[in-house]
Amino acid sequence: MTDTIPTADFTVPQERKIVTVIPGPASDALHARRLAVVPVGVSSALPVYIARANGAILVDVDGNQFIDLGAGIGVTTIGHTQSGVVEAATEQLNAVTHTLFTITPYEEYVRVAELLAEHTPGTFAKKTMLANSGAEAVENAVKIARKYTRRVGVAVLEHAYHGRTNLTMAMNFKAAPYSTGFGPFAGDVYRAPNSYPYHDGLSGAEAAKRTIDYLEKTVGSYDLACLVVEPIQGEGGFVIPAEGYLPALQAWCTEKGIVFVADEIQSGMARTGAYFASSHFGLEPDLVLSAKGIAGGLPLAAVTGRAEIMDAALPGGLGGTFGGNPVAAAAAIAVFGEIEKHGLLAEATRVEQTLSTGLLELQKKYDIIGDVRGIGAMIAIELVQPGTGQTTKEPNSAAVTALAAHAAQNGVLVLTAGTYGNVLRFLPSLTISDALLEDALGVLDAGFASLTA
Ligand code: PLZ
Repeated sequence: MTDTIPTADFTVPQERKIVTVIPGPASDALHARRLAVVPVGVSSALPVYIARANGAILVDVDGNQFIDLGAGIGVTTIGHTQSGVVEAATEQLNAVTHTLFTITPYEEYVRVAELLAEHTPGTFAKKTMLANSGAEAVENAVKIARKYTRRVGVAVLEHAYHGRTNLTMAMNFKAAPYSTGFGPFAGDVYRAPNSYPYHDGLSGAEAAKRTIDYLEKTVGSYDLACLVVEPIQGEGGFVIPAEGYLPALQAWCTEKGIVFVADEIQSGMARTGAYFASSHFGLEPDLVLSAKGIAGGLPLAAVTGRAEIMDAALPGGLGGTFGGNPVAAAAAIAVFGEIEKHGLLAEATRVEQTLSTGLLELQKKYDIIGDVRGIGAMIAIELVQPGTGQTTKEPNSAAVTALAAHAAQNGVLVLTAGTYGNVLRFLPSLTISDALLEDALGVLDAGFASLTA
């Protein structure tokens, strides 16, 4: 039996409340200061400045309260300022804040590696290295795969997103704004067609054949060190591949000696109702990448994989000053504990039911909702041009922009996604109540109504 998280545990009332125009005057004043000292390249989707956050609620400096359906892009998966995480991190801060694991190690790093070995798919021997960010995990996975295979080629898929460092910019599908003007880019990255059932109508087997043929022709499997896939594409718009697609890719990788890497930076750490989304597709990746939700809001990332692959790098070949910082590692241990203690995998499924039921209802009313898709607390809607819903499927990014603005004005924070900016994605915390989800769905309903009026 698991206990549930009583609402009384929340330190901020779990409700939306708008008391000023959005953004309010205090946010506007901070924004003016920011524009003078922070470059425009670092932009903010919604420039309301946050003073407090708890559970599923963000409180801004003007006292407005927003229902957070983004969780900092899937980071505060178990809720903002979750008490277990805050306590563990605080205690660790006082015990040891930093030593650098590659100088003098500490237990917390080892414990995170043990937990990841236990919870990532596959029962084989696994090892983990820790880093600071998702992009750094991707970079390290590629380093390790190259050292292990003694090959250089890196295969990625259309609509992929892997980060903002030099190598990962080359691995992203979308240029603007991620890589525009930032070249030269890393070489030996090969982008293959993916499976996007809503658009390509292909079966998993057909899409896999297309991907594999493409890579065999344009690179050749013997030159590929790794294939990096997001089991559910995140920034690409929560694209869920057709059944059998990913297992076919993994089988091809295994046959050809290509390291199969699952970038679970957005889809992992309980978000989809499994610790890792790979499990939904029957995958046992050679390497699994974690970040975002792993440490409840503190910066931590991980590469976990088959021991023999992970051990390919020479001693000293992997590291970094802050990688696996003790405070972030202690927070991650707490995240694993809280997921178990509160049965949060099941909560992800509850969130899926409430959200997808509500969104499918909206789809019946508004034909610009072309597709509703997702698993667990990772659900998206793809918006298309009016009247073309089931036929041309032309992207409607204007509607996404208008809806996100309407939601924000009414105290609901939603995120956008998709190569064409025409996807609204929902990544709420697993502890968000059905009442808050339904309240937020009501706000969206009104937004759609005003848009299509
Ligand atoms: N791989 C699948 O989703 C990060 C980007 C936010 P970092 N996605 C959010 C932004 O605009 O910078 C992401 C991801 C997947 C890798 C990354 C990169 O993770 O922690 O942002 O480096």
